[in-house]
Amino acid sequence: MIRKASHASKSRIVLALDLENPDPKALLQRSVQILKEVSTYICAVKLNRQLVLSLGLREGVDRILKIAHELSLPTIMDAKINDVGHTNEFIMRSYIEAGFDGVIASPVVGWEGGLDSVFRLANSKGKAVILLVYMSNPGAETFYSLKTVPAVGNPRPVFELFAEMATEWKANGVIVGATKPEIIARVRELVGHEVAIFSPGVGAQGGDAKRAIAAGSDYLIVGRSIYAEPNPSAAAKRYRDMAM
Ligand code: 3DU
Repeated sequence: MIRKASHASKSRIVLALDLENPDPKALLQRSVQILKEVSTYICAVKLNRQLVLSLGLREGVDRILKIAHELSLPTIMDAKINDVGHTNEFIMRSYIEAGFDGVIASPVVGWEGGLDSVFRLANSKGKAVILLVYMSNPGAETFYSLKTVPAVGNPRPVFELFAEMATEWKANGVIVGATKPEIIARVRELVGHEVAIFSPGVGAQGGDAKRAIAAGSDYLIVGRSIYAEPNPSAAAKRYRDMAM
């Protein structure tokens, strides 16, 4: 779905629409305004808990999803799902019912009694699951680069195991921070070309758009460097052009 949208818009930019405003009406209005302004320069929109917590899923976030779909943009919920199976299932079902096309989940919780329910639901409803493989913040290294000692073979960093889980579980995509081009390149080697690489952390977090794409990212997730700019549309176009 995102591949088709990306071909149509000739863009690899996923807008992270993370606006904050204590007034829900103003928040909804501004979110929709930005989405419409930048829509020709992006290939999808990702929502986070900023909007879900402030607007609610019904008569709030679902209105944004409807507009995104009218603009032919797939929608991703950055839920970072990471709980036990029945809770994950409820969370996943709620996001699907609200109209999301895909969710982000964390592989830390494992398959059985963890993400198995999420993948089962996603597969039965034609939705996408994107796994967190390496986050973009400086502290991410503490865990994602932690070396594991397998019974056979050499010690390996945790993120490599996550990349392999993404292939094994048939995830649609993985998240690898744009701040870590060398990790993007390694993950690309591990997942091949069936699994899309999404990279947040461009601009505001210091990641370089061109370097992330050159290292193997398929899509860049960009938030503040677009929506917090005086001219969001011009900023979106700039990132679109950088990531061609
Ligand atoms: O730094 P930005 O404003 O461009 O926002 C990045 C978005 O991507 C934001 O929604 C954040 O929650 C999400 N994200 C990361 O920044 C890093 C990750 O590893 C995963 C998601």
